[in-house]
Amino acid sequence: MSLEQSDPQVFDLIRKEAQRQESTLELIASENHVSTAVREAAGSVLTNKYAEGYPGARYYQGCGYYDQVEQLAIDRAKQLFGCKHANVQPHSGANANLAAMMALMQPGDSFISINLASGGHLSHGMKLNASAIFYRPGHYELDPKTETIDFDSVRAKAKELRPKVILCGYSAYSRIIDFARFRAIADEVDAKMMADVAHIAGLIVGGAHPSAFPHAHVVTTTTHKTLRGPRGGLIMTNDDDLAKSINRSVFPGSQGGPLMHIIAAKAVAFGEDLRPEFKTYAAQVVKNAKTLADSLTAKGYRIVSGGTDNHLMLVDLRPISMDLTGVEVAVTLEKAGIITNFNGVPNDPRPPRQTSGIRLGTPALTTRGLKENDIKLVADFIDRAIRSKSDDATLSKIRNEVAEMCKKFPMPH
Ligand code: DSN
Repeated sequence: MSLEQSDPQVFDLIRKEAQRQESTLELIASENHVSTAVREAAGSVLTNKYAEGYPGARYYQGCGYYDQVEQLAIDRAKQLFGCKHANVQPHSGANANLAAMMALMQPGDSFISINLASGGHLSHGMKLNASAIFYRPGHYELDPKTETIDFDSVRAKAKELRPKVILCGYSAYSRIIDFARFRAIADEVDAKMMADVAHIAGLIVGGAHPSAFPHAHVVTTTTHKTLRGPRGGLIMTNDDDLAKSINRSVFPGSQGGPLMHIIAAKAVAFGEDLRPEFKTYAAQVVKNAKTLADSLTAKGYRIVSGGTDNHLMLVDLRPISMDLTGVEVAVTLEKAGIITNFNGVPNDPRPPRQTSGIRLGTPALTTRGLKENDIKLVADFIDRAIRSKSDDATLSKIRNEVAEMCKKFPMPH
């Protein structure tokens, strides 16, 4: 029986959500629109099976096709990133990071990263996260003038704490990450280097950002952001011993049965990422982000660090009005059909539920086919909406214009 017949309530909610996605502009930097092929694999009969273990060594019978699917995902991930080992089983980026840390550290060991408020991620040592409960995080800083990684601070923290792991890779950082410099510091203090490239993975494999390999000992990523796959995680390494520890840390260390339908969808997405057109996509994501940053700067907004080299930017709203909070701007933009998230800016005086900024990214818009001239119109919509935040009639007018624009850029099929 179809979903529509068997559960009209859920069917209707999914239908409405599809309409919402189709008629709005998605600027959340960590989101994307997957292909029909990826969705088909994610919604397939592969959800029915337990396949605990790894290809060729399962704890359940009937896994023949699952072995082949998982091996395809592994081989494609290795080819994409140019590395020796890949574990495609992590259910999410946070799970991938936890398993990587379990492989690299013993409980109580220390690591250094950037904190959440400066663009890091909760799984990089936020006090309520397992990464801070079981390990001891220390934090390096951004340079307050350039708002880019302060490598003096990385080195100083590394020498002070002698951590087991130096972690780089961020959720709200718009500049190129110099992986070689992180590795040099890791070598100085005999630490391992871990790169969480969740945000920029698609740019790396598309040739629009330098690779974390060969510098990083371990690379983690999600598969649903710029890689444009299903929601999930991935861990990679070139080190044979670490690969064994990583496999143990994922299963049985921190997960049970893998989500084989999602692993199939990862294989499909990695296949898509290997095609030459994905390079064009990655380059266009960056061009679009630069255009958006330049357009907003010309309208009086401040882009943290002065611009972007990747797919995202943090917009400091204070030059427009000191009273403007990130949360009210995000809510205002949603009324106009523009979907973003509020985000702290470096040294934000406001709490994380208010903030002085929003984070914008271009991966999803680029998937829909928007190019630089379209992005300039998006910047106009954003600016007009923010300046009309108390004027519901104008916001509704912009909402209609956004919906009209969206019709020109249908979802991928
Ligand atoms: N929550 C994700 C983001 O929005 O950046 C990171 O995992």
